[in-house]
Amino acid sequence: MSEPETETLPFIMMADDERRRRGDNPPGTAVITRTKPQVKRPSLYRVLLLNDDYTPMEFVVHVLEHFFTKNREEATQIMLHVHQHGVGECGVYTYEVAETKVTQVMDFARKHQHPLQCVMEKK
Ligand code: TYC
Repeated sequence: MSEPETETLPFIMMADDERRRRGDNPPGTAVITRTKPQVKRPSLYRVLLLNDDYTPMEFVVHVLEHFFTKNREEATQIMLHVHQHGVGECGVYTYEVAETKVTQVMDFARKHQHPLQCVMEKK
């Protein structure tokens, strides 16, 4: 998922790093190692379902239950929201999870020959 990012260090630090790597620090000197943990919250992505005129409502409810772990009531509400407004949110995930959900839904819809569309957008 999200690896700690490699930060571009100032040139002087790069030089220190390189000298340390080669083990040729001047006598009596040490290279300090930064200990502050470099953490960043991952970007989040909404996974959306789009309305169409052909996918059966029951199929959409099943998709929401199976791939987005909604209960019957939540799934029905989301499906009806999409049906009435054209688009609706199924969940919010990190990039790779969102991408996997989109692929799973699109593959499942295609397998059942429904035109259901599922997309992701950055929050
Ligand atoms: N509009 C569809 C129908 O009337 C139902 C539907 C709901 C389709 C949500 C897609 O994402 C969707 N059968």
